[in-house]
Amino acid sequence: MHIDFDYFFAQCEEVRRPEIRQRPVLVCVFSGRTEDSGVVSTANYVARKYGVKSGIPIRVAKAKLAGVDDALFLPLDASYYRQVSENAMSAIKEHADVFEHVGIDECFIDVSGRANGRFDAAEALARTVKQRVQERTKLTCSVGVAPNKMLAKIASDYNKPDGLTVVRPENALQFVSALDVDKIPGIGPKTRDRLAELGVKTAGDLASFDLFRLIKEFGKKTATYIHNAAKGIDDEPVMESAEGERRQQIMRIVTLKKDAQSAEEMYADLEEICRDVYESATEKKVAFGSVGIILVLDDLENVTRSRGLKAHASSFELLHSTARSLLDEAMGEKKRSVRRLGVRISDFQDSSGQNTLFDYFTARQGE
Ligand code: DGT
Ligand code: CA
Ligand code: CA
Repeated sequence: MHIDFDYFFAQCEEVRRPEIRQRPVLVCVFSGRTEDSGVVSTANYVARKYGVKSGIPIRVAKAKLAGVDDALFLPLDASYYRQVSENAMSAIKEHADVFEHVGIDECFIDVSGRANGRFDAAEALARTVKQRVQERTKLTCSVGVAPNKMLAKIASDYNKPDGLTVVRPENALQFVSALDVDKIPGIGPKTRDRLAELGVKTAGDLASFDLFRLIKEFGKKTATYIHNAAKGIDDEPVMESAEGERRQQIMRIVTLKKDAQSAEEMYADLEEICRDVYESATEKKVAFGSVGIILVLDDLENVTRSRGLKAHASSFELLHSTARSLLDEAMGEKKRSVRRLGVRISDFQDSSGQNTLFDYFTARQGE
């Protein structure tokens, strides 16, 4: 089963203020540069009717909603969404043989055992899961039930919001064949466009396309994966995520006063951000095993670099020098114009040597 919460951040806002349900609700990442600068993180389905979606600039969303005076633009409240997510996930876990946390609003569960390998039992279980999530958090979610993770993920997206789609093994090939190739997880706009040039539009087209030509085009790994996926084949197991394996990190990201074209221009900001991250790590008494940087470019593309340390560390100097060398490296490669700069540390250990659970960054991209 793949479970994905509907319009998650915006629905969380509706949960705590049910009176806004009928209004267009947009959760925004305000960058603070000007009143309207920043991007829409997500929007409820009322707002989506006007063409609003994740990742578009707030300015553009405001233009789309120009005649609509009850639209609500709310700032993102990550810690509240995380709380809602944890409640919902704990309800889901009770019905799983294996639980794999994927992100703040989605997970996979393996229910083969408790459903005795039967799809009618799995479907009933999916209804129970939806109901429990609703009872515990008031959230609706969309669920896909299928013989493998890839199909389950496609299925959960098939009928949204509040959907339930079951793909039985005997229908898998038929189900997947009709889909456009970009419904296959891992096929983004670039691959989709290249495939279109080769005359491949649907997964059915892709499944019957020559594998060797695909390998020439995309390399062996990608080609094999997409060719199998197009036939509904995927063998990835659902992997239990231990508390400690969750993507924990401390991250700070700031909007630069002025777009930067070189690493040097960002050194002062970088040091300040590192101080901030370091303080947070000290407060939480953790040593970190990995340092990363995030650059959000002026076209909103994200560039990330990270490096694992030889041993867990808790020194500011090591954090700062590693971040700086990553920044030099990232800026040295290509001409880039950077709008936002961030630093993150992860792979934590506390003084007793155990992983601890806290803050992880939720907004994924775009801001
Ligand atoms: P859905 O699942 O289509 O009903 O709608 P969402 O909003 O749940 O979409 P999903 O599952 O892709 O993303 C989960 C959350 O991640 C979403 O509520 C907000 C955040 N998010 C998604 N895309 C973006 C983005 O482009 N930028 C930012 N800042 N946040 C995003
Ligand atoms: Ca979602
Ligand atoms: Ca999601």
